[in-house]
Amino acid sequence: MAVLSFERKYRVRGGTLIGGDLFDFWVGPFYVGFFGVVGAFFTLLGVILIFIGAMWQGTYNPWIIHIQAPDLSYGLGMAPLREGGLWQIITICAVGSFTCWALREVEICRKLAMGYHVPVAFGVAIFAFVTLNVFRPVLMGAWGHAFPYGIFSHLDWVSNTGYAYLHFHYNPAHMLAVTLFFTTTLALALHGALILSAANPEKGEEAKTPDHEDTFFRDFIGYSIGTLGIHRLGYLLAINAGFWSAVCIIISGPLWTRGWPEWWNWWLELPIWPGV
Ligand code: UQ2
Repeated sequence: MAVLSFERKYRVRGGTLIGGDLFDFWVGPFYVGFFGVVGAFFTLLGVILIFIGAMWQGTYNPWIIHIQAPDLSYGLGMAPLREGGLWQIITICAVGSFTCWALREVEICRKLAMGYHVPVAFGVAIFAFVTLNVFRPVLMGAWGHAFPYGIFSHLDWVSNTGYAYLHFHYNPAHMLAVTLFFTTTLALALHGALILSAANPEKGEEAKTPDHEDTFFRDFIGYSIGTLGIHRLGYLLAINAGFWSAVCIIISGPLWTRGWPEWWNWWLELPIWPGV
């Protein structure tokens, strides 16, 4: 179907979650919707507040802009604007804006009668963010446990948090998450390479079929996961990378307060070793 006749068929009313027909329109190529309007508000306010924080800090250098979270002494209360209060409002804007973006995806899915795979995947990324900057600080009793909004300053936070548990790479959920991130890149590299090798022929050559793709991997390793299967695998690997990242940080502090290397002592404490 040509793009124009496709749009005539699918650019129709309906599928909204909230607001009925009120915001059910497009601006140029972009669908708006209730969540487009509210999301734009959160984004605009959040960005303006970051600029105000930069102004107070005295720099507009994007590398060193730093919006600090409140001091631990403020606990879970509100802090003065210049002492973390700005960070608190920006966090509300961020979560509001991310959530609106996901729900706008949902409305577009509903219009097109598609599955919700894209908003679900984005939802896992939002879940990881909220785990870091809302769930974990709440469980630990202070907003000061959240990371600051700044390019270098959030890197410092990651390093400091890692060293607070001596060696974060010994965190078993961190190990799982890292393995899932690497496996995701392996799967996408295999898939991208396979598609390009078949569907992007030399001049004068014909594009090859999915049978060629299957046969390559059957010849190579005796197994092809299939054209739909590779996308299911990629999706599962990617959302699990995000999910286990959230797990690895939520257990650091709320569940385990000592160094992560020490966690592995359970192995030495198994009752299977010959007594001394
Ligand atoms: C495949 C297939 C594709 C693919 C890829 C494979 C025709 C176009 C990449 C091969 C993938 C396999 C065997 C799974 C590898 C497992 C891990 C954990 C990386 O068979 O079907 O479709 O793109």
